Amino acid sequence: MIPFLDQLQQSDPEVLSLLESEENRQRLGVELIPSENYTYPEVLALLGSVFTNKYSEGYPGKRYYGGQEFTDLIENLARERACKVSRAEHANVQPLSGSPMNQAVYLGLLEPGDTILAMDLSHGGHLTHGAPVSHMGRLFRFERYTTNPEDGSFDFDAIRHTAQQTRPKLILCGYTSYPRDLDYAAFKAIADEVGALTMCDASHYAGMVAGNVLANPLDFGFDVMTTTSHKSLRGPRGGMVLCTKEHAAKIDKSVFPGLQGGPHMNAIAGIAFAMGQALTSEFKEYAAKILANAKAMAQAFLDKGASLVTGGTDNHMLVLDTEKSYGINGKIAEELLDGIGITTNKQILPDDPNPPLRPSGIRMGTPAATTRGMGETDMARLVDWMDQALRAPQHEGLRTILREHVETLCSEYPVPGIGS
Ligand code: DSN
Repeated sequence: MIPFLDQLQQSDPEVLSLLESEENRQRLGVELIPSENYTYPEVLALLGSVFTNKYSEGYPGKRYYGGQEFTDLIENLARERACKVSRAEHANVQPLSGSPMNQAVYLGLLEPGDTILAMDLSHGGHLTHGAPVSHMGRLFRFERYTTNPEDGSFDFDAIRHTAQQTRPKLILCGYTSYPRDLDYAAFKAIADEVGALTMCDASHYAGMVAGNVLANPLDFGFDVMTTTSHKSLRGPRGGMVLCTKEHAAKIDKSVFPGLQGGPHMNAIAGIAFAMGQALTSEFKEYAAKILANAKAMAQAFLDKGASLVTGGTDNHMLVLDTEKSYGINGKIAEELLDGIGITTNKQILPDDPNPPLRPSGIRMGTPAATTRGMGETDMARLVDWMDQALRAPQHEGLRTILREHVETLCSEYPVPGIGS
């Protein structure tokens, strides 16, 4: 238990009880949602530290409140380390999370009404990449490109054609549900041809970029890379905009005062710590293990005859077509797996005929299980249990047995910050 939380026993046992229930859920179950992870115990402590007490509107050396001796130092440390990790010229570590991070880029570098060319949502683009239901979808004109779901390839001739027709001010790549690496040189070449800026939302896989197991868009001359800090990077919940010097002033002004007020200095302290970890050789090994685990999990599903979107994975995630593989939709699959203590999330597939709350598949990823220390053999065991559960939706007794297997496995791999 985190220091001081035991005081809740007296002051608010109701809240304590809910916290303990969530701790147990995380301890006894396997987390396979690809965007989730277990942060470092040090980050948990920093999030609960006195940095949370401080208002720090502005940037280091130029704040609107006094008492910033140490907040300036911690924010500078976070920025410097974030630049080293990503090989960026400038880092803004203040976005409160992924949505304001992406909004800050659009609003800082573009004018309302401008066109952005981004990945179609059902092919893996994110809500903030212009979903009609998002405010950004109302403010900017989003055009779409798609992938070939058989192998994950992009038709760059078609993307070039769309870019020439629609003249985007920004070409955006990056994804929330796409299991392959990206050809940044090809996106950059098209952007240069039509005079567009380039942005990559690497939120899901920035840890893999930091660990040198996936390509870095900034190495290909991209203007901006955005990433949340809590997924494969294992930091606190937050966002970062990493960009060239040329865009630094506009990005900073867009984050504050454009979009946000006071940054969360406790999260920024956590980002400083997580970025320090991301620079270590252990982190590179961790990124390689995430990838090896994802490939092992994909292969185990393929060996069972299951259907994966693009046929496999080159990153931390796999997208399982549950309709084709098991004749059930993603909502039912998610619930069946919840029933055996394995957390996944239902996911729309490319050009999915079904709605997002009852889509045709689920998404899985290995960052959290890898953080616990699980390896390739464990991935094969998990797939075996998932396959059994998905093949027998009516068999509640089987789910009870499988849940016991999952709990036994979990007891071998304590969750950082919770223990076993
Ligand atoms: N919720 C995150 C994801 O799962 O991709 C990003 O919004």
